[in-house]
Amino acid sequence: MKLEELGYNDFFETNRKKLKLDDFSVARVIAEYKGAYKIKNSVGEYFAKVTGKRIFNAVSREDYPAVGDWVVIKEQDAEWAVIKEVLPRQTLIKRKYNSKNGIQIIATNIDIAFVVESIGRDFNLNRFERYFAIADDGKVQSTIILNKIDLISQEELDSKLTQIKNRFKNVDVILTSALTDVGLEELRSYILAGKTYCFLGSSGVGKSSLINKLLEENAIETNDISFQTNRGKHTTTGREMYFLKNGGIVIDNPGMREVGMTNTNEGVDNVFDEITKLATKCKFIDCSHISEPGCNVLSALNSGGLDEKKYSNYISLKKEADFYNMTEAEKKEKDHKFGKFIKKAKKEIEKYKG
Ligand SMILES: Nc1nc2c(ncn2[C@@H]2O[C@H](COP(=O)(O)OP(=O)(O)OP(=O)(O)O)[C@@H](O)[C@H]2O)c(=O)[nH]1
Ligand SMILES: [Mg+2]
Ligand SMILES: [Zn+2]
Repeated sequence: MKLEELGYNDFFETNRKKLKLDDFSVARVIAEYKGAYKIKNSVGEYFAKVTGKRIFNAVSREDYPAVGDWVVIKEQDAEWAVIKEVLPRQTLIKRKYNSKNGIQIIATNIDIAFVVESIGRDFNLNRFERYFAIADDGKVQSTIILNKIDLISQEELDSKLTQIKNRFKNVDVILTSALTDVGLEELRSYILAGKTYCFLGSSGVGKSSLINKLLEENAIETNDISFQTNRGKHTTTGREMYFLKNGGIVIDNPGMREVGMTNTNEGVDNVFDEITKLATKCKFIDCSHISEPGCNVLSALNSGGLDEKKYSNYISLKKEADFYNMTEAEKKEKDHKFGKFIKKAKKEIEKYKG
């Protein structure tokens, strides 16, 4: 495969030259395992590790390669290569996945995020907005895939679609069934050659099933099989890139339970642009739109001009992003004060006992 067919473009080439890395080969990270990567270029595929120097200089998770990255490599033999550098990223999707501000890069250099939900208990408008925020924050556009539409009647489907359209004005929606193939052609023609699409969503919504259909082969294991082998709920456990016959590039991801905001403020503001616009007319420039007088967001909410559910989801996502943004130092300070408080409380108890 040519590099362009793997998604390479002028942006990466310009940066490679600027960084004076044109003596090395480049390759794209197509899969990530514990401690190793699979990379691919016009010569073929290699397993790869990052150099010791790179690990030593890494300050955060974002310094490590992720699926989708273009990396500069040195081939060791026919099977192995060493990753020397990660080329600057065009786009990036990351999330917070635990309460300790653990960050995970989901994928990089993505053109479109397919946010997949299925009919049934999984259907949740707030969750869509969560994904939109992390995608937008990394400059990635989102498209909704509503899967398993074979499970409901046309009336129920219409009602779901109306809810989506009312809440999200500018998002494309593709309705699919990986069981009956409805919508598969539409999805296929939505995917363009040389562009990269990332499938996101909870476990079991049918991400891998849809990709298998697009690939026209059962390349990825889906839930049925793992159920027989008793391997727990998450069927897909790694991130991996696949190449479609029409030239499209897709990435399958494990289902995600937590899609937490990091420093996602800009993404949240863009996704809730209706609220961001209202907020320009609030009395206070640092209005939090919760209780301040002269808040234009609250007045739109009270007059019915702003969807209540949209508002409350906006407030929670904002809070999450703000919380993340408190520096580690501030958190330490808080921990320190709390420690002191506990110490004092213990003393008081001792005194009382005494
Ligand atoms: N009825 C119906 N079932 C589907 C459809 N798509 C997928 N399924 C089933 O849903 C189950 C889960 O599908 P997967 O493709 O493994 O889901 P996934 O999103 O990849 O899940 P994880 O890998 O755990 O994140 C499987 O039993 C599929 O056969 C659909 O459109 N309709
Ligand atoms: Mg899967
Ligand atoms: Zn306000």
